[in-house]
Amino acid sequence: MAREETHQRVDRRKFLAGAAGVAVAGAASGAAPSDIAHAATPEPEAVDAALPRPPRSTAIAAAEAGTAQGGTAAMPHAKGVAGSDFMVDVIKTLDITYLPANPASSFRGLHESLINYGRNTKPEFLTCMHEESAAAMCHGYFKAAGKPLLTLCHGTVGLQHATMAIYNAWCDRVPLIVVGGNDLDAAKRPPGVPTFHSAQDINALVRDFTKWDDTPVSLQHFAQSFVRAYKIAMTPPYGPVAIALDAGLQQDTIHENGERLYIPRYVPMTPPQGDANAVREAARLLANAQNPVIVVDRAARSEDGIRLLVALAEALQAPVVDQGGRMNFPRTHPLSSPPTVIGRADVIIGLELADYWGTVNAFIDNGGDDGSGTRESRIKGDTKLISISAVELNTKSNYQDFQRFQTVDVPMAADSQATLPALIEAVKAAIPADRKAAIEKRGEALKKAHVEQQARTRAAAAVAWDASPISTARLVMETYGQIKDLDWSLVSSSGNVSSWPNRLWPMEKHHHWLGPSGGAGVGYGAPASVGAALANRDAGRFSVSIQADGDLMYAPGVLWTAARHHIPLLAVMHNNRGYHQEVMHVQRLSNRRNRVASLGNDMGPIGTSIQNPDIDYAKLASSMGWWSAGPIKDPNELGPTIKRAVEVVKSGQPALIDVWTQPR
Ligand SMILES: Cc1ncc(C[n+]2csc(CCOP(=O)(O)OP(=O)(O)O)c2C)c(N)n1
Ligand SMILES: [Mg+2]
Repeated sequence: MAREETHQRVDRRKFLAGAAGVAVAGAASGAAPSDIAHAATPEPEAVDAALPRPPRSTAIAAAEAGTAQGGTAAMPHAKGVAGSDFMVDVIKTLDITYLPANPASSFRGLHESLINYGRNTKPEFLTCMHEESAAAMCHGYFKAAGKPLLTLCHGTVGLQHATMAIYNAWCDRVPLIVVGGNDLDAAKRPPGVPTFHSAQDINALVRDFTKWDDTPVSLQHFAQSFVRAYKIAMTPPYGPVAIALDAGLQQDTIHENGERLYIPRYVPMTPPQGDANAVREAARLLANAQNPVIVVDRAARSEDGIRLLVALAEALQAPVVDQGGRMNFPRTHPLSSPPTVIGRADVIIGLELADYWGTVNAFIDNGGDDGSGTRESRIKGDTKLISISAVELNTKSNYQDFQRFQTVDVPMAADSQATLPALIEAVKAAIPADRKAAIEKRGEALKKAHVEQQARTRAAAAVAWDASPISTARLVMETYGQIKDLDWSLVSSSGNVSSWPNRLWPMEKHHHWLGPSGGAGVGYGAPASVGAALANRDAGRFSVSIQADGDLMYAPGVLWTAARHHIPLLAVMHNNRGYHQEVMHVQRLSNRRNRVASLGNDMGPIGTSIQNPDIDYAKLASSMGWWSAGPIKDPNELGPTIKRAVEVVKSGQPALIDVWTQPR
């Protein structure tokens, strides 16, 4: 037995002296391929007899250290200035702090320049384990910092991985700068893998959901394209942009062709404002309405947007329904109202609504005799509708993010935040003197309704307070209890915890709530929260996420990125042990078809549960450098555990608590 084991073990010396060793020696000596094949399978005895061998031949050492296409020939040193050094000069003019990316040869020229010439600052490379994670980190970062990041993708395969995250950013109107490496010149590109990874037009993959893309063919072209891409991405409505970067252009040295290279200066664009006549008409309708309602989704792009919305709401003493695409309106404000107020409205103004149709119509999924769904209007027949949305300026054909068509009486293709100052002035001027008392009275009634609504919400949250698995309301409120005295930022809430944070946490500042993914592509929560936590780290804020189980498992490698780059984040898990949204869909359809949903015995609902084996998320996180605890099933353990985790996060480390929760 012992003898057999000795024979089976392949030690390094024998291995090198065997097939690989002969092949490398053959290649180095210029032997014909047929000779190598013939000599490549020596008998074990022959290998033994040949021992001891010289330690490592030069050829073996070169083969071990060589690059995929490097062979063993000496590599001549490049002369002149690398094209990608100039690209770094261009990138550095734009205040891009980080570059989350997964590495690849198609942008090795730029990668090398960024770290050796650019000294890995502005931007700093953050090692990511999936292109989707890198793009979603950029997405989350922007929403907390208000500045875009750059990511590099290996064209084609890396960009294919990144697509869903880019689509989420498109739907969420968030700027990302995506640079895809591509070996464009077929006469020069290395054969084999780099050719598999090349395409005529890698940007075609993302053209339907980026604002703009380009394929620069010279360095001066790159300078123009990059600054233009940044400018387009950062002009509301914000959105992702893509640049395909030829590997040759990165690696060649600078040829100036008689023209000196220059970098165009970036000057931020002023966002489009609503037409003056349309603003006046909107103000007239609002000022004279009995029950005007303000509905907001991505209206506030910054803290200033919140201030302006408060001013508009107070001028009108009108209720504000915040659909939560961003933190638009303080939840603590007496005019903050539930969506039910929409039914009473005679005038509605929608500001940057992703779905105006869905705001004023109710859709009953699987309703009607044929099951195709039914519609019910939420508003009265004569309700006047006003819209301000910059997204009207940016519609594409293929993806249906523009939602169902809604007729609007006063539609403005303009940025809401930029239009609000003029609208507020126009509203103040349009309020008739004899309406002022009625408007004040309306405000008093809304204030009372707000207090009553808060009490009802708290009572609903107390239901099943002591349940195990833990109720989502308790999960959310135990978390809040431990962070309430910090400058907190809820960086994402994946899965569905019945919107308890938005209903119960006193959200007032823009960074208190960053909104969901935009495109509802699951797998956004974990990487976007790491990206946002990075921005919050630099701003001195405390980041917390409610992390769903399904969402985390799409690409959990982002946990490593957070630990590697010292990004403090408290992730409290909503681990309902399943893709519960889909559990409900299958259940609903079974009901419609008058069948009992197959529960799958110990496997749980088939195709939708994540149990047996139960994933140990605490181990998963700690294996990648996180402090972790759980699974917590006893609600009384939750508070003390979160308290410990908060201290860890305050010390600069990420921490994850796995909590077994109710489905919703
Ligand atoms: C990329 C992607 N794949 C599948 C879906 C369909 N889907 C919608 S919600 C959901 C469940 C997500 O599970 P989890 O994050 O655990 O949230 P839960 O519903 O359990 O609260 C899935 C699979 C999707 N939206 N996006
Ligand atoms: Mg789940």
